[in-house]
Amino acid sequence: MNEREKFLFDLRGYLRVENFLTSEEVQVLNKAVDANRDKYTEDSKMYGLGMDGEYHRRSMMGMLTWEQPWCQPFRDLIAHQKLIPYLNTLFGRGWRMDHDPFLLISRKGTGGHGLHGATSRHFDGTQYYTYANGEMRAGLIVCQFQLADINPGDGGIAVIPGSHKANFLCPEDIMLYDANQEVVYNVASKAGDLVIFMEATIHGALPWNADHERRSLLYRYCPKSMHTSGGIYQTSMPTWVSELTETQQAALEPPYIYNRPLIEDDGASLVQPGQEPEPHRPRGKAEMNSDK
Ligand SMILES: O=C(O)CCC(=O)C(=O)O
Repeated sequence: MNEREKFLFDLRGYLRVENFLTSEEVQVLNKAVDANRDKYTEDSKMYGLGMDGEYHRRSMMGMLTWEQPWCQPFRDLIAHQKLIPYLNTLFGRGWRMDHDPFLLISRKGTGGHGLHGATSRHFDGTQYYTYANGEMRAGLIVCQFQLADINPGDGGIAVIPGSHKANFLCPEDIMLYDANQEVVYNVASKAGDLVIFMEATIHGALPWNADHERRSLLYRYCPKSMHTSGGIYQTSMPTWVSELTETQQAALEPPYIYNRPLIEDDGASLVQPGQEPEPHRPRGKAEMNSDK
């Protein structure tokens, strides 16, 4: 994560990484979705709160266990080599995938998702943002890979930039997208872009207005000690974990702190349990005095 990206993420509570996926990666993911179209489900209600539309949202889950070759491009994203430095920067080494990845599919007229987000009004131990000693630390984050373009005005992912640091209650009419719409930013992006945002940042989705289908693929990650969603990938590894690389397996480790494999920025090497450096090693008197 370079200095510009750190500045923008700290400032705004979200980051768009252009061209994160290659066009080939996008194509393979879309091909897998097309081959499994029958697997989507449609929400039984609107998650609108000001973002209602004509149709309910459609989504797909369970892609990691689709039969080969369709599951593979989704498995390849679990610990994508380009993503690891972002996760190591936002969580420190030792993070995990939380939630089953899911794909949001919207046709024109599909309702959005009401604005929500923890902000900084009180410390929520799962949805937070802190900065200390030159390091950012986030609670639950969402990595939203765009598999189709989001042009200005299309709808889809929207954030209130800077709201992760907000100290006051957001007025209800703003949360309902009835007032001050100018503070809500619809993150226009191209297929292949990645949008990273925190659950601490007020966010949601505007109703989908484009003629083409919305395809946004969401992977959620959290600090190593945490899990939020219940269900799979939480307290034990999935039964098929041996089909994954060592690095991917490390990303699916259940929540715990000590002696876990830690993924290095290059994605290829792991610090094996027992080899991690002691973060708070007590220092001898002579060493402490030499600080003076
Ligand atoms: O992009 C969207 O549709 C909204 C996603 C969302 O609200 C979430 O992941 O918490």
